[in-house]
Amino acid sequence: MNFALIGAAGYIAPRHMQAIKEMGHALVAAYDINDSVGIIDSISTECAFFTEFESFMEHAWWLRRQRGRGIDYWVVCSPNHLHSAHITAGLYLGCDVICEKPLVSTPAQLDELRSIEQETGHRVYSIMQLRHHPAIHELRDKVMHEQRNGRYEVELTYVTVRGPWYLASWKGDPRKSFGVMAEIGIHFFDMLHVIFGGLESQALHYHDEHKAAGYLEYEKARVRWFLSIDAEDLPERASGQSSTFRSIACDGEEFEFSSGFNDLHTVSYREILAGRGFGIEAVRHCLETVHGLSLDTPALPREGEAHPRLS
Ligand code: AKG
Repeated sequence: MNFALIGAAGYIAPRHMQAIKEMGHALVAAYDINDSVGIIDSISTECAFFTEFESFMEHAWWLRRQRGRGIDYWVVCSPNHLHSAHITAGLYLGCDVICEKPLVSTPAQLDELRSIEQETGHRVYSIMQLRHHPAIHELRDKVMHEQRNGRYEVELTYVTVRGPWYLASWKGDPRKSFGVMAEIGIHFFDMLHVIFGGLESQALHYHDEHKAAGYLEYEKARVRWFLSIDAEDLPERASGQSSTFRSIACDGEEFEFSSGFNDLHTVSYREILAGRGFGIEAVRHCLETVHGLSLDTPALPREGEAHPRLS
């Protein structure tokens, strides 16, 4: 099948290129405003490339008119605030769309995309690779099969270090990335919902450009959470070996998923192409959680609700 990719010079594009290659498909067109895209040769030396969106679209329409050469999948890895515009362009072009997280920033935009899906007959899928992580499957299965009274006590610590480039890029601009909770936290808000059910209450205790923390109460769990991209927040046992520490302690039993995270794009692609991708309704819950938290003003934690890193 033919793939086109928006955001070819970005941080995450190489994982999409690798997934397309490993699945045996062709990258036929790519676009980025930045021209540092030599990485494209790792997948194809014949892929058309554009630095202007209009020229890229013209080429995509032209491909569509060539019998058998149209684009099947439209991949969106652009800055988050452009996702909905780029997804819309792909759907109207007659493609199914694979988009990086967060799919969009508001529930209203999700409704808009659902209407466009209905109108065009094409689908959009979000990359939520943490759902494919074996440690998360293990915890999900444990919670699913265990009979218990009362909620699990959960402590979630999610540190994934990013250097100064992060804040200098669009990711550091909350108007473009929607902040660290949307850009990085979205993964674990999604995971918590998949494992522990519906969200019943939320509190935000801290939020700045590097980190956030709070308390969430799900049907099956009370969750104290802490998120950071600051190296200072790496625990002793992680520093030196790794720039990530992703851990969820459930009633004191720890499930660590610091490693293995970066290899899950190909799994995500395999699932999407097999008809098991995560569409609009699958990501609605986590987008609503992030949207709700982004409207909150941080407040002091109540008794028993603070993550230990906050004290
Ligand atoms: C990103 O940087 O876009 C991610 O989704 C990475 C999240 C992580 O490192 O845990």
